[in-house]
Amino acid sequence: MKLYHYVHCPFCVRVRIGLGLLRLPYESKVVPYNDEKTPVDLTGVKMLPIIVDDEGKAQNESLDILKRFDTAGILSWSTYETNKEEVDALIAAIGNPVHSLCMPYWIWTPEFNEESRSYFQKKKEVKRGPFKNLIHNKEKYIKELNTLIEEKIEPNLEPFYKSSTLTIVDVMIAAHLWGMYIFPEYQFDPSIHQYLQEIKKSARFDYHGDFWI
Ligand SMILES: N[C@@H](CCC(=O)N[C@@H](CS)C(=O)NCC(=O)O)C(=O)O
Repeated sequence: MKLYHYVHCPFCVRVRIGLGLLRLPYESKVVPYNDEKTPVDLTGVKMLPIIVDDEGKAQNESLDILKRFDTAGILSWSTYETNKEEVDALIAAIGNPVHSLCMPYWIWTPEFNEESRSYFQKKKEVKRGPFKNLIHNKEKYIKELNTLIEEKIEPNLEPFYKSSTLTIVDVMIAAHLWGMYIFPEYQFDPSIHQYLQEIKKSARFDYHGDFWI
């Protein structure tokens, strides 16, 4: 199997963590952000992650990919199904501050070169405004994120989200929070750091492993 992904993308990280938990090996294909042809040729839209199975069939949508390969129900989907509305709202809410804080830094990792950096920045600034303003407003976004962690995540950890065992919801939360490890001087509350590290260990996840092969 081949996984086409962007290293920084939380939906791609979701699939990488999920496949790690399922112990399903794959060939990692990091796609340059300005490469429109590769994803469009595979699925008709410029959106990653995309998995291409051994028969050559391409599929996108992170949750559909994981559901398809989790034939044994290892990711305990019932926790997600029971809390779907609240979890979807939480993930969308986390996405706002995390993307605003991390996008200006993601573009300086080895995933990007001059062309893909400029493509990404131009595209994202249409929605979020100039990257330098995002950083000028960092305290506001950090407060927004920390409030979500304190009010919506921490009280629900049992020690996993509304569950005594790791589920797909933890994969979704971890994938969305992971980008913050790149934000200068940001520190997760120790209990959240421990939660994320537990997920990382279980999934044998290596966020930036692709950079150093
Ligand atoms: N619902 C999709 C969302 C995937 C998604 O939004 N991917 C973004 C990267 S984070 C993308 O490919 N964007 C392409 C672009 O904006 O050019 C999933 O869960 O896989």
